[in-house]
Parts: sequence; structure tokens; C-alpha cells
Amino acid sequence: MENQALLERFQNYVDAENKIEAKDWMPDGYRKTLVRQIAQHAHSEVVGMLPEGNWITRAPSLRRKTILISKVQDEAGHGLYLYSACETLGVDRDTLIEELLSGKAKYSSIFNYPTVSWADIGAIGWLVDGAAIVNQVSLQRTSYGPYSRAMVRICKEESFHQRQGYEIMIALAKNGNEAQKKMAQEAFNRWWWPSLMMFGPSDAASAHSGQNMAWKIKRHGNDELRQKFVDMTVPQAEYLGLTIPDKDLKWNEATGHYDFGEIDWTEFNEVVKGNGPCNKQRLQTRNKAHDEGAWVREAAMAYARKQQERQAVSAA
Ligand code: BYC
Repeated sequence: MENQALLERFQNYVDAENKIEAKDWMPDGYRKTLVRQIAQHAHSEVVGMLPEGNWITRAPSLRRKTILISKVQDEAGHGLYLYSACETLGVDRDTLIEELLSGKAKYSSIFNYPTVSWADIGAIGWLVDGAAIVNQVSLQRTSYGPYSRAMVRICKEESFHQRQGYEIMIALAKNGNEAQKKMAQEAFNRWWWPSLMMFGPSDAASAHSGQNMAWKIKRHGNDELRQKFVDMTVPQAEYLGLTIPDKDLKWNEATGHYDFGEIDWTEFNEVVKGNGPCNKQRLQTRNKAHDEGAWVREAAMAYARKQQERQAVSAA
């Protein structure tokens, strides 16, 4: 059993808003849940490249193509910061990647939906990166130092991503022709509900929220962040002239928030279990990319080995 005095000291330290660093003592449960969450987050960034990467060769102009390449590359970078943050907790990256490739690890449900038209790229930037920012701004204040610092950098880049998505939506939904407006509305219809699901199960059903809020890993509950996202996004949709695909959505004067309809939790659970529209395709594509990148890893390791040999010779 973990020493009660150590646990109390840890909790007091966290309550006083101190950051926990890699070499500090921490409860096993704290380490375990952080590895779980940060790894899932890293995998989400990496798999998150696939739905958008799918449109790089089909972007409608050179300008759009260069912006999209840059955004997708940023997501790879976010994956790297997060795998590094996870490694500080004592797990190695190969194990994490193996768990992703074998299908054992989870990643965000959102990336198991298809990108059917160019408007989906706008909708992802606007809604998916928008939802990610709401969640990640909160995580900037997470109690684990390396995760918190990774979040600061990631949030800066995500806000560019959100704006590039919104700018695509302005071009299509506000300034576009009838066909483009229709395409934007259809993409919005496809991504609205899955974006709300990104925040996870409702607080009552969330397995980890209670303990993780006490440890200040999570700073806000899933429902609170989801509400914040809805309140922020509805006026943006109105500006674009888009209709929210929810007949129950209405402003509530008493609460000062938008009320919205019930999320389809059966769909959410199915997607998380691996039965979403693109789960199998995403894992296959990721595995193929990993296999095709074997020569890059071998070359990088060969270079690192050569460097070590040289250092050993010069030290002798
Ligand atoms: N999808 O107790 P709960 C991006 C799981 S990528 C799948 O509330 P927690 C971007 C949850 O893991 C940004 N699974 O859990 C990239 C748990 O299962 P386990 C991704 C989900 O951890 C490219 C179970 O349900 N962001 O920005 O307290 C292009 C019970 O849930 C989901 C992050 O990863 C889901 N949506 O709270 C564009 C943020 N939701 O592990 C954009 C970091 C829940 O017990 N993560 N589950 O088997 C978090 O903040 C938290 O982990 C969550 C869930 C709020 C997601």
C-alpha cells in the first residue's frame, strides 16, 4: 500500500497548484491514468492526420494545398511532443506505437468518420480543432508539468488550424455559390454531433473524471467543456448562415447557455469499440505507413549507432 503520508503530501502539493515533474514521487494511479490519457492524445494527433491527409492531393488550389500540408505536419509534431511527454512517465515509445498499431490503444472517436468533400476539411478545422482547443486550453493547467507545457505549444498551433478551417467555411458557406453552400451545410451536418462526442461521456458516466479532477489532471468536466464549445460555436454557425442539425437547440435565457439535444451515446460507444465508419481503414492505413517507413527508422538508427561508435573511439 502506498504510504498515506506521501499521498497526503502529494495531494497538498497539487492543491497548491504546483506542477508535478517527471522525477517527483507520484501515486501509481496518477502515473497510470496520465500514461493512458497522454498516449490516447498522442495517438489521436497521429491518426488525426489521416482524414485530412486524404485531401492533400485534391485541395482546390496551391494555396489551400500548402496550408493543408502545413497543418497536417503540425499534427505529427503534436504527436511527437505528446509521445515525449508520455515517455517521461517511464513508458517507451515503441510500446506505445505498438499498442496503437495493434488496435489495443484508443484514440479520439472523431477520426473514425470519413472526409467526403472538400468542405469536410473546413468543418474539421473549424469544429474538430475548435473542440480540441476548448479541451486543451483547459489542459494547459493540468498538474503534470511536461503535459501542461506540451499543451501550451499545441494550443498556439491549434488556433491557427481552427482559423484556417473557419476561413474555408466562410469561402464556401458565406461567399460561395449555391452548390458550395450546400456542400458546407452537408459537411456541418456530418461533423456537428461527432464533435460534441469528442468531449467524452457525460460526467455521470465518465469513469476517470472524479479522481482526475481531484488530481487536477483534468481541470473541467466533460459536460462543462462540451457546453462551452456549443456556446462558442453556435454564433459562428449563424454568421456562416448554417443551420445547426439539432431541432432541440435553443438559447436558454435562465442559464445563459444553449440547450441542445441528446447525443447518440450508442453511436459513440460503437465508434470507441472499433465499429465506426472508418476504424478499420484508419488502422490499416496507419500500419501501412509504419511498414513503409521502416527504412527511415533503420537509417536513423544506423546513424545514431555510428555516432555512438565514434564517441566511444574518441573517448578511448
Ligand atoms: N474518443 O472517463 P472518461 C486533435 C474514453 S486530437 C475515444 O471521461 P477521460 C486533432 C476514455 O478514453 C485531440 N475514447 O475519460 C488532431 C475512457 O476509456 P479508457 C484529442 C474516448 O480520459 C488532428 C472512457 O471513454 N484530444 O486535436 O477522463 C486534427 C471513459 O471516458 C473519448 C485529446 O485526446 C473519445 N472522444 O476523459 C485535428 C484530449 N472520450 O481509457 C485535431 C486529451 C472518452 O478508460 N484527453 N473516451 O479505456 C482528454 O481530455 C480526456 O482523455 C477525454 C476523456 C476528455 C477525451
